[in-house]
Amino acid sequence: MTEKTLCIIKPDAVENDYVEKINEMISMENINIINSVKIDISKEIAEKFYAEHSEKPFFNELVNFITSGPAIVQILEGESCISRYRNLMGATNPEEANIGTIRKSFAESISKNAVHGSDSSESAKREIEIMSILF
Ligand code: FUP
Repeated sequence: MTEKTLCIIKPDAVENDYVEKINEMISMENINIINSVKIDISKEIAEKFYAEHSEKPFFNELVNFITSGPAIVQILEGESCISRYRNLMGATNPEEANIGTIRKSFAESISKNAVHGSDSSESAKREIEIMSILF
């Protein structure tokens, strides 16, 4: 089934100039980048976006990090691309990520972990709705 998912290239990866390399890895998987914008995500959008983590001890760090500099917000489209892009991202903690994944290649740590990807079709729908005002 053709699906859409939300991808964010986070401030650490933008700062380190990994955007083209990450997008090459996405394209190699036959996943199309159908919208892409470079933007400073506002605190308001970040808090809404990460609402499911609002009770977690790392919530403030998460919001501060995603708003710390420009990020690339993208919508991806392709066959089963929600799970396929998640596999390409690798584990949340780069130390646990498989070789060949984006996080193994480019993430600095569990919090500065280079990319975001929706984890289900419900999340994808919600996240695309929140971010669609940016395109
Ligand atoms: P993921 O779906 O792989 O991005 O991971 P989660 O939804 O579990 O976590 C969302 C974000 O919270 C991660 F990208 C990084 C951050 N995080 C931390 O900073 N510390 C943690 O212990 C767990 C997650």
